[in-house]
Amino acid sequence: MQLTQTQINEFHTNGFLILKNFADSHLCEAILAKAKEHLAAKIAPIESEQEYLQNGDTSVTVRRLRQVFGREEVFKMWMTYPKIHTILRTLLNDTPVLILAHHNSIMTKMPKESSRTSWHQDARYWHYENDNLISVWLALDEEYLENGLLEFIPGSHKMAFNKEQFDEHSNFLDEHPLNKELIKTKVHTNLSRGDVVLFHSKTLHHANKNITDTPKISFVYTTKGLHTKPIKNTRSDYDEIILEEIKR
Ligand SMILES: O=C(O)CCC(=O)C(=O)O
Repeated sequence: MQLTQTQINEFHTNGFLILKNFADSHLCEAILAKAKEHLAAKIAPIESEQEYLQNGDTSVTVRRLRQVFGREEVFKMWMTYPKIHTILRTLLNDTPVLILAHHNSIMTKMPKESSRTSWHQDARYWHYENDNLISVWLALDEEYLENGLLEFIPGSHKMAFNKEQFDEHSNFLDEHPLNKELIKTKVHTNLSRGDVVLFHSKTLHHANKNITDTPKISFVYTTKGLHTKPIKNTRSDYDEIILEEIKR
């Protein structure tokens, strides 16, 4: 599938692009069913709400199922979905490569126990020679503000910020005067099963906690251009898969 020039411009201007009704709904249902099994059994590796919040609470609410690529065939099918290859190649202007070090995850927002994710750029914890990385977010069901939909700040991937605009965890501070003005420009689009959001590694985004009674379960993985190399001996220096090389 090819993007239109308008979609390409939209991605480069805003730092994100929404592809409505992109993934096959049967595949989404199959992914969701498997994700629910892994979540119910809390199959490792996971990221828990408690470790994310660093609040000393020893109970475990799954926030993210990590390293999902090798867990189930349907997860692998989505992460190597041929329909997206040309799109990623166009936006990355390079051969798309799946990185298994980061994201590679099922992201959840559990009712009541979920936390807000503060404004941040994904590149904050990643170690590459440049920022030519794009994350692929898949809605497996309805996503809207009340259950923790992602919101984005258009154009933020191209902006220069001061160190003072972030806290010690590289969260973009809500209350900093410069940030407050910028945060007013945030946008969101409700998502349905099969909708995809592609977003640049430096695009500021956040998501509120889920205040509904139903879990929100989404899939997120990250790709990079072949020429974007990880810095040696960092946690980004890990397994990668050139997407065109996948044979099924
Ligand atoms: O759903 C969330 O809380 C945010 C997830 C996120 O920001 C990410 O995976 O990069």
